[in-house]
Amino acid sequence: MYSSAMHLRSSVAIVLALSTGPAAASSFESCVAGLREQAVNVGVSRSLASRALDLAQPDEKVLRLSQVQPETKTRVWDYLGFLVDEQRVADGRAMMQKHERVLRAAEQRFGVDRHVIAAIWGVETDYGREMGDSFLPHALATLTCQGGRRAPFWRGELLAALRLVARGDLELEKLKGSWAGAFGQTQFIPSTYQRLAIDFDGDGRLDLVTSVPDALGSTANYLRRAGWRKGAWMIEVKVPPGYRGPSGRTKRMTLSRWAGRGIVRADGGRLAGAARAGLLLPAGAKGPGFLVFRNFDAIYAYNHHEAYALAVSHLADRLAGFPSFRTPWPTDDPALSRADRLQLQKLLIARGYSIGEADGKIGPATRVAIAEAEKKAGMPPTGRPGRKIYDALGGKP
Ligand SMILES: [Ca+2]
Repeated sequence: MYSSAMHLRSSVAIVLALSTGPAAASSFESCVAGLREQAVNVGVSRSLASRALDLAQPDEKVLRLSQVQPETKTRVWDYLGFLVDEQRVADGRAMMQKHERVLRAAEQRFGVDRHVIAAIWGVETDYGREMGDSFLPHALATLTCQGGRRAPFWRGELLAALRLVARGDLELEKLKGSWAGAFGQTQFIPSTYQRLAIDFDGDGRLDLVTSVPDALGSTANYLRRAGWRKGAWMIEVKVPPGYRGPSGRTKRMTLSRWAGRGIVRADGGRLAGAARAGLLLPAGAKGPGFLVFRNFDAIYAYNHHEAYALAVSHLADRLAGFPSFRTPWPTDDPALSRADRLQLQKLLIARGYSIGEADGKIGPATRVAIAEAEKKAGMPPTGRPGRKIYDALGGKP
């Protein structure tokens, strides 16, 4: 699944020189005209196809975002620090209260823990606040007509999106999401929507954009279909100093066997039993360790990154009232929360760096400014929004 959360992993865009000559334009237009015909062939009305695909030029923002290369890998603690901060925990608890009846009904019907359903919602769109603003038909037409190996995939997503509108589930204007076609409260791509969305509020329409019950019910359905069964998803553990034994999500052993290797629960409790789990050491043996169960894989199926599944799993635990990780990340420069990132940007602006408006989102301009501020403070220039530069600029704890 393509989620907004995934894009955090990339930092700096490589800006492409787009070919915008007359030849490129006419071939783009004929490609889009071809897509309109294909939409009509799968049952979309001609007027809907024309309204949806009325673009004469590629969506440049989508082209740019689709070419982003990860410059440096985001550190796992930065990724988690952003996605599981106190604000998202507090907001999640409030949203769980507000939608308690629906969450309990979804848990009852699909056997998926309601805290996990809420955590996916929180990580994907900040509980519906950040669903993305790319108009899907334009984004998907741009990606299709750009050509390349994935063009058939994008075309399939485009046609699936238009069919949702043709069926009366959504108005065309609601097809807004990420550049890669994920949209709605929990960021399904159109083909997943077609396959797994359910009408959980019973109004006869599949609306994962405005109906929170439809979105949460569909997410529970997704996890169930991805293999979720009632039970644990992740437990924090401690590995013995200098541990060099097996690790990896797919190298599963029973809890008893892990206990035999000297691994204990993070609170010191004993591990026992025949349940099977893999050991994740995302920052090596000196950082926190996690035993992850089959249910963790169901979360991983939603967005194929272990850090993503870790963030959702941990947010779910926090929403259920469990504390933060007991073992700290092995760094002397911890991550900033979203509130502190915003504060860091304000501090940079106050010192004359031009980074636009402070919005808490660390883009290329903010990274450049951080690197310069680090240099001035006699620190190695990393461009990373960490605690050290925050403190150096006089940020409040
Ligand atoms: Ca509905």
